[in-house]
Amino acid sequence: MSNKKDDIFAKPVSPLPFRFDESVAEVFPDMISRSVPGYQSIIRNVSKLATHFVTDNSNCYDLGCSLGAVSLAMSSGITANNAQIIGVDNSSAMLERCQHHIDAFKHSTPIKLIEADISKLDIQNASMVALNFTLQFIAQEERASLLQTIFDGMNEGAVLILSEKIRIEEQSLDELMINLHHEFKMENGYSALEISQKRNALENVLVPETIESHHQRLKNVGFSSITNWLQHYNFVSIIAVK
Ligand code: GEK
Repeated sequence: MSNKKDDIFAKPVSPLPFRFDESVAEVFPDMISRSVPGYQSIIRNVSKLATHFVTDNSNCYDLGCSLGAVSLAMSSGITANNAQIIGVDNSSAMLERCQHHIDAFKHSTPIKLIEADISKLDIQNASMVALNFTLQFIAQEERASLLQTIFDGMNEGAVLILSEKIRIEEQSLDELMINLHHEFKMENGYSALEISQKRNALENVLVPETIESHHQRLKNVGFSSITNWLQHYNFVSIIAVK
C-alpha cells in the first residue's frame, strides 16, 4: 500500500467540500491511520470477527471499501469454505488503487470489487457486512433504508460491523472529545492549519450522529443484539448480529 504522506491541507486551500478523489486516494492509508483513533485495532479485529461469523457459501460485503483494508482483513480471517468478499466504493480513484492492492496478495477467499453507490446495492446471502466509517458519508435521510437493505440481505446469525465518528449529546463532553481527537492528530504530525481546514472541508460531508441514534436505528431495522465493542474518543465501532 502507498506510504505517501497526507499533506493535502498543509497549505491554505480554497474552502471546497471534501471529496474522495485521486489526491485523497493516493495518501489514504497515511490519512486514515493518522486521523482515526482505533483504526488499526478495528482492522485487526475484523479478521477475528470474520473467523467467527463467516459461514460456508456466503457473501461478505465491505461497503465503502476505499483501498480494501477491511476486505483484506476479512480475507485473512475467513476459515469458511466457498465464501466471497465483495468490496464496494463509488470513488473510481479509490477502486483503481484498491484493485492493484488486492492483486498484490494471494487470497483463499476471492475479493470482487464493484464501483457503485452503496445505497443502490443489492445485498444477498451475507454472513458479514462492514460499514467501516462509511455510513457517516451517506445522507442522513438515506441511512435507515440502507441499513434495512443490509439487514434484509443478511442471513440469521450474520454480523454487521458499523464504525463511525460520533457526536456526543452533552456539549461539554462533545467538545472534550473533539479536542482530544485534535490533540491525537497533532501528536501524529498534523498542524493546526491542516486540522482546521480538514474540519471545514468535512462540514456537511461527514455528518456524525450520537451512539444512541445509531443503536435506535439498528433496532428499528430489526437487529436485536447490538454492542459497542470499541470506542476511542469520538470514534466508535458497533457490532449488530441478526
Ligand atoms: C477502510 N472502509 O479503510 N457509495 C459507495 N462508497 C461511498 C459512498 C457511497 N454512497 N459514499 C462514500 N463512499 C474504509 C474507509 S472511507 C472513511 C472508508 C474515511 C466511500 C468513499 O469513496 C470512501 O472510499 C469511503 O466511503 C469512506 O476501512 O475516509 O473517513
